[in-house]
Amino acid sequence: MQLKTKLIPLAGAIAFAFAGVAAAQEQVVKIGHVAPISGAIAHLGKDNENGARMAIDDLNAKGVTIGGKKVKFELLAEDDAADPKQGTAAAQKLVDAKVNGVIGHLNSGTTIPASKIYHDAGIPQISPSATNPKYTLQGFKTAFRVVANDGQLGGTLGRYAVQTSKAKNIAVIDDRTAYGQGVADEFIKGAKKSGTINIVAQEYTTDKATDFNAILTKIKAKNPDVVFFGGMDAVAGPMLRQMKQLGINAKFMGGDGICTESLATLSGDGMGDGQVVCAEAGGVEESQKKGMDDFRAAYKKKYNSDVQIYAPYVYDAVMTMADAMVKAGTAEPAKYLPVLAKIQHKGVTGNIAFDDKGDVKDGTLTLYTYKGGKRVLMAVVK
Ligand code: ABU
Repeated sequence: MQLKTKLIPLAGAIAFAFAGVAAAQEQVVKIGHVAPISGAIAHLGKDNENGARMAIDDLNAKGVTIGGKKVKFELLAEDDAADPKQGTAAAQKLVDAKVNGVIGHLNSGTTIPASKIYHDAGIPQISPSATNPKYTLQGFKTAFRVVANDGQLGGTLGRYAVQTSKAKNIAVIDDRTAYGQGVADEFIKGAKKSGTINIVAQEYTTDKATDFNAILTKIKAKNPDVVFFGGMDAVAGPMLRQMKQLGINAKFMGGDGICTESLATLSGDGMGDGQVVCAEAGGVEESQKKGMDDFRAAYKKKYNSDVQIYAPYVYDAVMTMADAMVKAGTAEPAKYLPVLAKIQHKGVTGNIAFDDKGDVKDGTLTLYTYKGGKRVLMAVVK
């Protein structure tokens, strides 16, 4: 009896010691994620963060070994409120926490200034949604993105407005952010290249504005065929509602920032069937559609909500980074970075490989419209 009572604590101590060794052997890989979780586009930031968390959970459920050691992935999620200053503060916090890599940010206006901080610290960064070309034109070897850029988005939408919608008179509004301004400029270039058009009005707003009566009244007087908006869905929704109130029946076009599941709800009853045409900065052709559909179903099951727009790209960005670490046999940033630059990753959003600048190769776009308050796919284009 005496022997047994002494053995039990001893067995416990041995088990504890083994657990300690196992824990010491299990390496923790920290993945930073930054998006606006507060403010007008918090619903998009949450969508991004959900995509990242889903990837981390899947990696940990599967069990990943890097360089012969079992690893556990940890997500360090930060809120930048879509504000450039908060974006750089979040970036510095992640660098100080010694993350192995960063997925983000969501907005071009935060991604671009933050990219210098990650570059200077040698930390690889993949943005799943920032589309301003400047992000990958700075010569930072740490900067990657898994979506097409505003040159592709604006150019394709400009061509669509002129060649398919047969627009002659076009009004352009942008929110003066790095994204809104950039995509509007590219749209104008694309439209002008595609035919003879008149830019009948060019107006500006902000990413926080809710009242557009003054600019829409000026635009109404010019009777445009198309109104293009460079900005996000939180502004586009009320703008559409006010266009309807003023009796502006023009087609409404925009880039990926407006092309969300929430746009119809945000516009109230302001959106006519087929009136809106927008483009997601990615997409899959028929042969890869099942993977994307399965992802959307799994996302809905996990979070009880539909994908807004970027979650699958965030998921792929995390998986691509993890794939590079596994192939390099290390999560050390300086060592897996060159492997990431040459990666060939088969993701749910398509095959991911980067060009010399860090942009995704063969970027695809998906054109959508809205009918009955639902986003409806029109075409997948290169
Ligand atoms: N690409 C649309 C939203 C994110 C951005 O600011 O680029």
